[in-house]
Amino acid sequence: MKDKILITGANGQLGSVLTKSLQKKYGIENVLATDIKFNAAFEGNFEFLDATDFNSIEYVIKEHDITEIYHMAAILSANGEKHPLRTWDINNKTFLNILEAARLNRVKKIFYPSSIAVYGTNAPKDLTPQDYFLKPTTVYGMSKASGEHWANYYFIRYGLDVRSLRYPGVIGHQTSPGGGTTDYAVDAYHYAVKNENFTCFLNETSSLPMIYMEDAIRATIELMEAPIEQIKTRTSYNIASMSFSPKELGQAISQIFPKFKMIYKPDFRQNIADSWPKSIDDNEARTDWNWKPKFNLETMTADMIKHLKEKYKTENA
Ligand code: AKB
Repeated sequence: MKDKILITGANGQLGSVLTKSLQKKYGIENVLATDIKFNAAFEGNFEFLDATDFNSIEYVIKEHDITEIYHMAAILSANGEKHPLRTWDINNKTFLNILEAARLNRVKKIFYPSSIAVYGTNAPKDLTPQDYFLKPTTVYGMSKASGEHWANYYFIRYGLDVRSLRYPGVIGHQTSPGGGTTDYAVDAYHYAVKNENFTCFLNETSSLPMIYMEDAIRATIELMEAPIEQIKTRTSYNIASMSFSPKELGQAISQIFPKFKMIYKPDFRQNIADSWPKSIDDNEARTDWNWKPKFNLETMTADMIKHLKEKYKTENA
C-alpha cells in the first residue's frame, strides 16, 4: 500500500513548495494538503484543517488513511513577538494534537520543522554546537525548543518516528515572506528585481544562517527517507548551508544590479537576530544521513534573480 501524506500549513512559505515536491515524488493523489487558508491556484487534494482542533485532525487521518505527516503550520519569529500567547497556542497545541492523533492512529512518520531560533544569546555565535543547551528568548524559539523535546519524548515513550530539522532562514522565489526575521533577505531580492532600493530592518553586520529553498526541501525529504537506524538525533538536526549579513547580501545583489542599495533601519527584529547564532554546526546531519548543501550566496543570488525576473515579467505581461 502506498503512503498517504498529510501536510498542515500547506499554503505557507515552506509548506507550499514542499507540497509540490511531495506531489511530484509520491503522486498527486497520495498527498493531502491542508491549511486554514484557501489558495485558489492550488492543484491537488486540499482540505481546510484547523490543527488546534484534535478531532478534526483525527478525522482527516482516519478518513484518508494517512501514514505520514509533515506539520508545517506555525507562526514565525517576528509575527510571534506581536502575538506571544497566540503563537504558543498555535505552535505547541497543534503539534501536540498531531503527535497524539498520530500515535493513536498508527501514523508511521512525522516531520516537525524546528529552527535556529531554539538557541539563545548565551550560545556560541559561530558554529553553534548541535547539543548546546537551549535558552531561547523569543516565543517562537521557546515553542520550537519545547516541540523538539516533545518529539523526542514521543519517540522514546511510544516509538513514534518523529524527525526534525532546525532550519536556518529559508530563501525562495516561489512564495512570499511569512513573518520571519530572516525574511528581509527574500524581500531584498524582490526590491532589487523591481529596480528599487531596499530598507532593511536589521543592521548591516547581522550575520545569520540561511539556506536556499531547493536545499531546504531536499534536506527535508532526504531526512524523511533515510533508513530509521541512521536517525540518531530525535530532538532536531542542525542543518547549515551559508551565513551572510545584509551588507554581504547587498554586495551579492549589486553584482547583478549595480545600482541596488540597502538602507538600514533596524527595528524590534534586530533584538531577535542578535539572540540567534551567526552559523551552526551541522556535522551530525552530515554524518548520520549525508546532508550536504548545494547552493552558496552567489549561486543562490543568480537563481533567485533569474526566477524573480521571470515572475515579474509574467505578472506584468
Ligand atoms: C524566522 O526568521 O522566524 C524563520 C526561522 C529562522 O526560523 N525564518
